Amino acid sequence: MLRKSAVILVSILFTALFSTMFFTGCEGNLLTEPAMSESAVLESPMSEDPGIFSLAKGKPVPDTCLTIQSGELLSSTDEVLTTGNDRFGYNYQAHMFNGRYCDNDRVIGGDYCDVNLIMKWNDAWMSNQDCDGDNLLDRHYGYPSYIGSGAWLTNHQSGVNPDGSHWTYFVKIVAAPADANKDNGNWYTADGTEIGPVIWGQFAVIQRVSNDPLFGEHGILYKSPASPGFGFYKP
Ligand SMILES: [Ca+2]
Ligand SMILES: [Ca+2]
Repeated sequence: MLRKSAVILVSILFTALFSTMFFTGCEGNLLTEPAMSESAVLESPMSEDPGIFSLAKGKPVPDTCLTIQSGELLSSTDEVLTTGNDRFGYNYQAHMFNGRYCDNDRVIGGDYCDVNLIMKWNDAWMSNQDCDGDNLLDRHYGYPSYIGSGAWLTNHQSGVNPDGSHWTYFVKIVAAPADANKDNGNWYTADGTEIGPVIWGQFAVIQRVSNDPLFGEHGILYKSPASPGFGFYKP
């Protein structure tokens, strides 16, 4: 079961990639949490170009968000981001990672290189633009933290067991709603319905699915009583 707990760490690693992070130092593993941004206040960029005003018939069109195509966006490791898959397996433009587990930390190689990983996330988790001016892809843009942002992330993993059998594992994670309550390791809705186990403080696991002949796992391991669907957690 070590592998299954390690699976969860994938997206933890993922969260460490871009913005300033703080390490919680939990048992010496790679547990990090998304940093609480102090500068996530929405700006209201105004165009200097009067032509934009007339074209838009009133409101100026905000034009201050940098895209990956600009060549000005950076990873936390100071590499210029490009569209398409990078050598690690990230495609930030498409909000996904498709590669080896061990490469998701943007360092080639490491543990679990024999595990295939696909991660997907939405704009609130990590945008493919920088609208707050730090040259990093935005997280929970428009919200002071992930709480209530509607951010979500999925991990699909697969591999081959020592006995040759194939296994797959899937997990869905959402940011806790603004009115949710945390109690005894779980997030709960305002009316007291269980959302799911707390992960990284601001998030909840809402679904886990495993198919693994070696462990005798066939199907759903956990399904959020509140809802396993992302729509339920929209802002
Ligand atoms: Ca690595
Ligand atoms: Ca940014």
